[in-house]
Amino acid sequence: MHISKSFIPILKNNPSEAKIKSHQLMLRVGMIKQSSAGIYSWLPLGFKVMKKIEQIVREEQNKIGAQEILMPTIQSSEIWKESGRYDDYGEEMLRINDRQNREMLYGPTNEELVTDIFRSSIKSYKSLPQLLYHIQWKFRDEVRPRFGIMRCREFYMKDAYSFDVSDEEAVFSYNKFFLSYLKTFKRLELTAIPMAADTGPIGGNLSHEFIILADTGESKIFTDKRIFDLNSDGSIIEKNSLENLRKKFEQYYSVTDEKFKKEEFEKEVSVENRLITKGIEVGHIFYFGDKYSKPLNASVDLPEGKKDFVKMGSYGIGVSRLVGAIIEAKYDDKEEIMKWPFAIAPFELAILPMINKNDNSTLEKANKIFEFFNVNGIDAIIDDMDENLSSKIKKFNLIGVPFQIIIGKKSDGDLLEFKEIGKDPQNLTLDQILKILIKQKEKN
Ligand code: P5A
Repeated sequence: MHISKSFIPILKNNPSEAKIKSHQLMLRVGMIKQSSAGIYSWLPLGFKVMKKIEQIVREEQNKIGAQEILMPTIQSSEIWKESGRYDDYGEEMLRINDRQNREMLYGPTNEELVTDIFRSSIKSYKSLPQLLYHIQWKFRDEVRPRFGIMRCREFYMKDAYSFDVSDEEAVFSYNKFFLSYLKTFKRLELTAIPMAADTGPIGGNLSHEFIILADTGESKIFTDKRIFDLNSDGSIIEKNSLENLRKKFEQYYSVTDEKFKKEEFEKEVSVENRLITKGIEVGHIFYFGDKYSKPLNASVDLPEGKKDFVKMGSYGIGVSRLVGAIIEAKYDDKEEIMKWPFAIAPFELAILPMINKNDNSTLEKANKIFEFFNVNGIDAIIDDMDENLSSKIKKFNLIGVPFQIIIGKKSDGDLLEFKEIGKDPQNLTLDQILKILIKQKEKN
């Protein structure tokens, strides 16, 4: 990709309407464009990052045996009336009438729809567990959409649903998602802490929010600092080890605002381990038994001949919110450098030639280098604009391309000036650079 032909509308300065760094950066480097309040178009740079995040989320869902489906964004009000949530959901639900005056809605979540799909096909305990997920747009008419795509009205969510024969099996499914979430956020190089949480309009009494620390987050959290030292390496998908994994995290007091009780916090956490701070909710998981299966009559035959309602849970990740959350966690606003994890960076390599109007040898060299990386599967971009090198470097620091090759005046011979973002340059050959990049790719 040549930047002169790309659709990357970069602004000179931070837009004044944006209050937090992720919103500022996303507008500044042209990742998104607002189309109306809380509704955004995703431009090439932002879309690419979101799609890469989506793919990591997908891979980790598949690893625990979840099967991908795609449900529509528009749903019929009937199933919501069956569950009793049509009225309860209130003004956050966008209601639409079609030409036959049927009541439709833009889905804010899919518990009802997926239960309807399940009940039409699965009749026996022998087909359980079923773990189904999709990655689809949602709409919630939030009272106060703000911070760009962090709290918006139309957003992209991975939502999964589990169906089991008993409470015990359902908790096993819950724990599979618990593990899968820890692994997903780790691959995105985020420290996301599972915290006991309120269940709100989704329901149930077992729930965890996955929260990353950020001053600009909207969730207030109360936690024992030691939870940050835990990790989930080596956990296998087996009942006991998953239960132990969850217990390992649950041994430390860690709750959101709604669950906070001062006396409990002070009793369970010593003064030096107390942390009261703010965070961004990037995922939320729920166990709610037969809250939907009972009213929607989703039951299966049991081994002993009886029937029972399936036990369900649901599991959400804010895929579009993650783009902003990762910026909040990784953007250095003093140095104006965005450090995307390599696996989700908008490009893997930036080739930055010094352009000389009377001599196009540096551009030719840059094009050859670009071709070399292109055939070797590296996603590179050339800055072929007539600008000085330092502004090109600044621009790519902002965009957050993790590696740069700088082709200046003195650049001849086999050695190239190669730089990892935010670090000092080195002189390396093409093959040495390719090795470094391939190693990065293999890490993921
Ligand atoms: C779980 C999956 C649910 O909706 N039903 C299906 C359950 N949970 S949730 O917590 O309400 O949402 C899941 C995640 O979606 C993100 N999210 C948002 N992102 C951007 N803007 C919003 N307005 C918004 N609302 C929710 C969050 O990451 C949340 O954890």
